Parts: sequence; structure tokens; C-alpha cells
Amino acid sequence: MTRPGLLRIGELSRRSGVSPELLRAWERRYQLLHPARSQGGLRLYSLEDLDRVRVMQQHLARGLAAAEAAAIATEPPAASGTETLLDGAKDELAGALAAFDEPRADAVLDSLLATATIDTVLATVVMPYLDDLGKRWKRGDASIAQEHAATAMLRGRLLGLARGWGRGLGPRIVLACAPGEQHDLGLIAFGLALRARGWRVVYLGADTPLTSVADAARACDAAFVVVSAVTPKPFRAHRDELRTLARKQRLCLGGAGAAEAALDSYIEILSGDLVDEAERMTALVDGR
Ligand code: B12
Repeated sequence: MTRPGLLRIGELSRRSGVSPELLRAWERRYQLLHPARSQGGLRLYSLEDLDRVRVMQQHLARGLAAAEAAAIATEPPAASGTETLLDGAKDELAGALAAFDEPRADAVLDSLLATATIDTVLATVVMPYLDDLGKRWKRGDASIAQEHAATAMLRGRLLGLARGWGRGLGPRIVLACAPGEQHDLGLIAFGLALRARGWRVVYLGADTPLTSVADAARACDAAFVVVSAVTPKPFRAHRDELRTLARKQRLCLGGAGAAEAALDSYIEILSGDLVDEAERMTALVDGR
């Protein structure tokens, strides 16, 4: 991997699914990309370049001509407009999901993803929405059916965005929920934030036995393993197995339960906001 956020043309092509030839043409014709130069003179592209390519693709898929799509993709975001869009989007998403209106919820997410990065969409809309949903569910203001339908829909969308997160050349990370743990949305979102920073994700999902986590990490030569849980209970119940795993792999514990788990000091705890923690892990593996 090059520096986080700096990609060679091949990696930009793999991540966006656009051929290097077409990327160069878009750079030349529409100034869509603004590469920096490495010491050896190689072009290095930023995550903002990748975002612009994705916005361009979304508008092409909607039938716009290339010049029109490029004009939108290269427009500087109007800060206040974006903020207003994000503010309104959480309420709109909540309204659509509460009414079991999947097409409307999809449309809200589509328009958000066309204008904001995945980090922003996760941190300002999806995660706060899930937090509110949990509070409403606890108060009895959201039914079990509404909670199940909403989380199933969001989980599907997040996993859709995750397609191809195992590809590329970055370091590999194995993500798994602790044994007995069903809450995997935070872990998927964390994987997406890592993916945006060049990691390759091997996702094992809910309720994974720790011996299987160890097998997978060994088989794919993972740089890191993250085990997550919403409460400290599974971490405490599997303390010895976690210690064994930590002797073989670089292990981190994540999710709301990690902060209270109080295990050994050599097991890294990721207890902050998931985008910040993805940034911190990237710095760790880069030796920054
Ligand atoms: C959706 C949901 C479910 C779904 C999960 C679907 C899925 N595939 O994930 C289902 C229906 C399966 C479910 C089941 C249960 N749930 Co539930 N669930 C929720 C709900 C509404 C949203 C969870 C969620 O995804 N939140 C979004 C995440 C991302 O937010 P977060 O967990 O606060 O995480 C923050 C950080 O910790 C960080 N983060 C999260 N994960 C990770 C991972 C890493 C690596 C990192 C770095 C950071 C990170 O990101 C977040 C934002 O900063 C919450 C309410 C809530 N407030 O969260 C309840 C909640 C988590 N559930 C709860 C409970 C009690 C249960 C059940 C026991 C209910 C039951 N009686 O059956 C079962 C347990 C199942 C099990 N064995 O795990 C409680 C937990 C209370 C507690 N602390 O003990 C909550 C808080 C609801 C409540 N207010 O009571 N649940």
C-alpha cells in the first residue's frame, strides 16, 4: 500500500472498476483527477479523486453525458447545502423506514452516497439513526417489526457497498463478532471505513467461534484481527481464548462492549467512534 489515501492508477482502477485508460481520459478531458507525484514521478491519486470517480459513475449510470457528469463531479461541494442535506436525510430515512417504505429509504441513501463520502454517511446519518432507533425501541416507540425491517434493509445496503472489499493490495484484516454476538452493523460499518483507507477486509460476521477466527487469520495472513461485541459479556466469557488468539495475532477488540472489557494490556481496545478508530488502525499498520 502507498500512503493511506494515495493510490496508484491500478489501485484506483480496481477500487472504482474503471479502466486505467478511461481514468486517464477523464483526467485529461475533464480534470476529474488531481494526482500528486511520487519522488519517482508516478501519479498518486487521493481518496477525493476516488470519490469524484464514483460520483461521475453514478451520474453516467443515470444517463448523463460524460461532460455533464464530470461537471457535477468536479463541482466543489456547497458546505451549507451538504449540511442541510445530511440533517434532513436522517429524518427522511427514519420516516421511510418507519413506514416500511424501502424504495424511499433506498433513494435517500442513493442521493446521500452521490454527494458525501462513505465516512460522512456512516458517521452523520446511518449510525445516529441506529442509535435513535434503539432508544425508540427501548421506549416502545418503535415496534420490533420496524426495528427488524430497518436493520435488515440497512444491513443489506451496507453489505452491498462492501462488495469487493476483499480486493486490492492493502493489508488484510479479519473482522468477526464475538461468540454469541448478533450485532454486526457496527462491524460492517467499521469494515467500510477501513476499506476507504485501502484495507482488504475478510468478514466473518455474527457469532463466530474464536478458534475459527484464528484459523481464518492464519489462512489469509491477516495483519490484524478485530473481534467486536456490544456488551463486555462475550469478551469476559472468552477471556482465555482471546488471550490465546492475541499471542498468535495482532488482536483488537471493538464495539461498545470493548471499553469495559478490561482484558490484558497487549490487546488493543477500539472504543471510539468507528471512523476515528479506522483512521487510528491505519496509522498503526503504517507505523505512523
Ligand atoms: C439492530 C439491533 C439489534 C439487531 C442486530 C442486527 C444486526 N445484524 O446487527 C438484533 C435484532 C439481532 C438485536 C438483538 C438483540 N439486541 Co439489539 N440492538 C439493535 C440496535 C437497535 C442497533 C444496534 C446497532 O447496530 N447500532 C449501531 C452501532 C454501530 O452503534 P453502537 O453499538 O452504539 O456502536 C457505536 C460504537 O461502539 C462504534 N462501534 C460499533 N461497533 C464497532 C466495531 C468496531 C470494531 C469499532 C472500532 C467501533 C464500533 O460505532 C457506533 C457509533 O460510534 C441497538 C440500539 C443501539 N443504541 O445501538 C440494540 C441494542 C444493542 N440491543 C440490545 C439488546 C438487549 C439485544 C438483545 C439481547 C435483545 C433480545 N432480548 O433478544 C438481542 C441480543 C442478540 C445477541 N445475542 O447479540 C441492547 C443492548 C443493551 C446492553 N448494552 O446490554 C441495545 C443497546 C438496545 C437497548 N437500548 O436496550 N439487536
